[in-house]
Amino acid sequence: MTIPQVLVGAVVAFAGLAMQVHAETWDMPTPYPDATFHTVNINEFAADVAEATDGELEIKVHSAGSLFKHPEISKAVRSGQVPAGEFFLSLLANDNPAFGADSLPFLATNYDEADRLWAAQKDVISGLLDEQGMMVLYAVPWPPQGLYTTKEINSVDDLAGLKFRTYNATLEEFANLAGAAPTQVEVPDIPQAFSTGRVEAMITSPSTGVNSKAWDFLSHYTDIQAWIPKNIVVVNKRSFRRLDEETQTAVLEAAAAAETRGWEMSRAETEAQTAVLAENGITVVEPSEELMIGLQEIGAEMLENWSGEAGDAGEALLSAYQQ
Ligand code: PCA
Repeated sequence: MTIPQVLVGAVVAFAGLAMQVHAETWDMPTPYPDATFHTVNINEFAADVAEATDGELEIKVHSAGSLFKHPEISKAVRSGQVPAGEFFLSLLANDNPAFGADSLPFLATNYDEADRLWAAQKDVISGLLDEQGMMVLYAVPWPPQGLYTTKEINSVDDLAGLKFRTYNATLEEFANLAGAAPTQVEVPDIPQAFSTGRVEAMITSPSTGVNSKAWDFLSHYTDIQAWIPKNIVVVNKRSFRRLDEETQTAVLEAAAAAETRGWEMSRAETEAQTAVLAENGITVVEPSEELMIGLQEIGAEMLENWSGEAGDAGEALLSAYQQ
């Protein structure tokens, strides 16, 4: 080896080392399958960050609960096991009722209301997550939640005794008050839970109905538009602080873009995916007045329970929302 070759080798090796020191990969667990619009949006967010930082920060998305199961994701970010993650915001309602406001039946049922509710929740939630060592990057709503069954549903009485798939404590309370029998099932497990008869009804979005091929095991979709729950994307504060300033800015800008894009995707999904349900043979119906009155009574009772638990902070949140 001649001297210049040795030098070139050394320079190349040094450059490689320097890249290794700076370039970082973040593992990011998410709960929902790849075809879910939330996951599509997160993949775009990751691509935006990689592009804006010239590959200095690569975010590797682990979808469908493959790295951490859904109930573990917030804890994994909180403890710093992973630097970032996505989860269903109202899953944290046990920590503080403020997290669950978007899952209260008939409090916010269209996108303008959902937008106002997020504005009222955001500071409270950012503060609570900050205390847990996390920082909010963005939140995106699911389409309005509708009722999936194997028969026509005309009143709350028709729900009595149904084995009901739920996704959080609030929906469990709702199912119980409706006289149904709740069972918690994560999205990736929905098809199996229905095909094995563990559950026979659910409330979720047209998106999740389509992603789960609801027509394989259900026949009716009643468009009750009961609430608009959100997913939230968070980072571990220490992991974020370790990034250089330019990279931090790139992450925050990509997050802001993902929030805007995600809300638009969600709005577009509502009609498009309801149409896909119908195209695949699901009977899509408007709810009867009797059903809506019954469900709204349950909602009123739940709001009262929630207000009792949420105390002054809940009062403040509700009055900020209602202004
Ligand atoms: N899909 C998720 C959360 C809300 C929704 O529309 C689910 O069914 O678990």
